[in-house]
Amino acid sequence: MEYTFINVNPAIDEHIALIQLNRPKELNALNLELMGEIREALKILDDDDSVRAIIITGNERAFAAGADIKQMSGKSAIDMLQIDQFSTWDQIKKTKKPLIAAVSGFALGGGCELTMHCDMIIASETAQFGQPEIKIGVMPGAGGTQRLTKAIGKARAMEMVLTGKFITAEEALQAGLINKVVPVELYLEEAIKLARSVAQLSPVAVALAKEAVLASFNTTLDQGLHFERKNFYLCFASEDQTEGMEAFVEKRQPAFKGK
Ligand code: DAK
Repeated sequence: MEYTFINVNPAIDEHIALIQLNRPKELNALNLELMGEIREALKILDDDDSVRAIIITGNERAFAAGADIKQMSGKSAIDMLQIDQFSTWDQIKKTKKPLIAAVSGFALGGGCELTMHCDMIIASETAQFGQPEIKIGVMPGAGGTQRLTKAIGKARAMEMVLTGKFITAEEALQAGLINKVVPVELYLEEAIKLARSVAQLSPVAVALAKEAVLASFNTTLDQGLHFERKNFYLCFASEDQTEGMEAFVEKRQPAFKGK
């Protein structure tokens, strides 16, 4: 598959794929083409059995400065409805493999929303997160009012959404939005390390566990616990469960096959 606005490496490390947004002059602003390419790449990598974790990154200056304002400017409500640009991102929600965002510089608007679509976020000390749509007369439209509020709570989300103020990587860490902050030269390496620690585990159990955690956003506690228990039992249908438990008993490292 040839891409124009992203670079894809299906094996940046063993079982780990990397998608790098690649519109550096525009701070990786998410035009329709780039968003379509992310969707395509994710679908291909999610279907590839050799891939066990996927990292999405940008460059040192910007993860992504949001949807492409120049492309949106002048559009009518009906144009926006018909283009329905972020609906293509439903693919991201469907991704079964763990997604890790490796963020440096700006993660704004749709860029911040993209990081929140990921399962874990590693940031460089220079990262800044924000939902500044309010400053251009609109509001977040790809999950910002919902995922941000669930991640950092109403007061902080309101402040970011209503003022457009950015928060630093350290503030994002304190607020519970991200997993770790590291010096700028290490953010990708740190994301790969995190991906490695997931990729060596049973892909079956990882996918079922991810699904159960995400279910907590849409269910009552009782429904969520019920869902969790079913997925737990389902793990026992896998060869990886047998291997994992036998390896423990035999005091050796397990060799998980994803079956
Ligand atoms: N779109 C297009 N171009 C952008 C851009 C963006 N979001 N952000 C930056 N650029 C371009 C700049 O125009 C500039 O291009 P040239 O003028 O050189 O041609 C280049 O990138 C470098 O930017 P600056 O010169 O501005 O760099 P600075 O370091 O001075 O400032 C900045 C960096 C990130 C603070 C600033 O560029 C900025 O404020 N950017 C806009 C950030 C923003 O407002 N992001 C939110 C965009 S709205 C939807 C759902 C959701 C959405 C849309 C639809 N539906 C459900 C349909 C999402 C909307 C958004 O994300």
